[in-house]
Amino acid sequence: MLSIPDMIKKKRDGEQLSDEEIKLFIKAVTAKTIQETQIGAMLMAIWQRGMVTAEVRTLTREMMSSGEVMWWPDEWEHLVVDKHSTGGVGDKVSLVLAPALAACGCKVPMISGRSLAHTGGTLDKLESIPGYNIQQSADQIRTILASVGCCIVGQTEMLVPADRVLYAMRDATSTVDSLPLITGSIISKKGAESLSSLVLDVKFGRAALCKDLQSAKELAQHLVSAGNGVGVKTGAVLSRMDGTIGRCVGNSLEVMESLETLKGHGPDDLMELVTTLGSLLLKMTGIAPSLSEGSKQISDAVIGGTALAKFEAMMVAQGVTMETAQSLCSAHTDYYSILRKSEHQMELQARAQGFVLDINGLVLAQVLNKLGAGRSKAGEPVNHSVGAELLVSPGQSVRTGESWLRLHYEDPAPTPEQIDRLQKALTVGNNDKQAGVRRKLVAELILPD
Ligand code: IUR
Repeated sequence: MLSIPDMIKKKRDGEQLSDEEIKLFIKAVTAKTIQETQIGAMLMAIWQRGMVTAEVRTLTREMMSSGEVMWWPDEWEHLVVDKHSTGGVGDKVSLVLAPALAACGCKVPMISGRSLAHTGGTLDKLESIPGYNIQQSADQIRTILASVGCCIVGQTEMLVPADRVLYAMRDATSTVDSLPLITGSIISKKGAESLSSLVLDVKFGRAALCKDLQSAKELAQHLVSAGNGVGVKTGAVLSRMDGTIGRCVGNSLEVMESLETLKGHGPDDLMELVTTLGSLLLKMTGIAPSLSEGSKQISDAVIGGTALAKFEAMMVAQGVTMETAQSLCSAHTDYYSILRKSEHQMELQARAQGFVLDINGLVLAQVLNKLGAGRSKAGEPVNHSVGAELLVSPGQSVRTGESWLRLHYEDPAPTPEQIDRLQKALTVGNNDKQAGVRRKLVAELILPD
């Protein structure tokens, strides 16, 4: 067996590590018997030299078994599913998809994250609901899944401890953007959830981690292969992320838009993503015989209100009072009687007239992040009330002076430079043909191996 320095040298020189060597490395990382400098050097060697499919599969499997692996009752064998997104702007898909899948008979132990860089985090969104507790033990998760069918929770301490160590070091050593390391990190956590099926929403575009379709496809193929390699049936959807998903960005505003969607009034792009991702999972579990039938089942659950009932039950199971949950889910609720409204709102007016050709989601997200909707480093609090509502959509016509964005802010207030950046995020033009063509949201599906 090689020593740790020999293993670092082997990877540094571009050779393939054996299963035993990867196992030894992950064991040493978990037991903290390896120096931080050695972890950093190995991460950089992996970043530079990459890993072949077999190495990535072993890395993922060893990371997955570095801690607790969840278990489920036998009768759920084919039903336990989850979704993972590589991060978007206004991406509230989980809030609609988890209860819709539960309404279709799935068990959904959704383990989500917090906002990262300019992208939002599902846990931050849910925490804008008073009383919602994202921390649930494995036993509590099993109880909620037995009674409700879905939960949306944070990662427990015991799940994939190797990833906690590696992720922190990746940040410190500029090795976050390595395909094998991203794959090991994401899929090990999904494998430790003991899922039967997983669907990945791999986004591409200016507001996504992957800037173009080709790099998103490469990441998706790595993720799908590693997922199937740890025994989770894994598929992926490649979806465009240039603007925003839906019309609201910001934590409480996105909860409101999700509830409106669960009441049957959702925007088309959000519904398209929810039904596409959901149909793939329903087909993988065998609950639906085809993608089109799966899509119909998900859409019926959302439009017919059974998904809304699941969301209400999930909120109560995770600590929200019955009164609050019922009020949020009632037909004509005043959301601001429960979710905090920002102290100030401001509308921005279009500077030209014509058709809305483009809204730059990255700029919107970056400015909102600075205003407190997101965080610049882990552990910082977020302001749940900060956000923005788009008052126009691409393809629509606008007049000069017409409001196109409502900004919700507190302290800090937006600076003139930030307002100018936001104004430049809107592109208006006279080409109605260009405006009428909505670029396809879902570019491709990758089915399990
Ligand atoms: N999310 C994860 O869980 N791991 C990663 O490496 C990235 C996002 I990038």
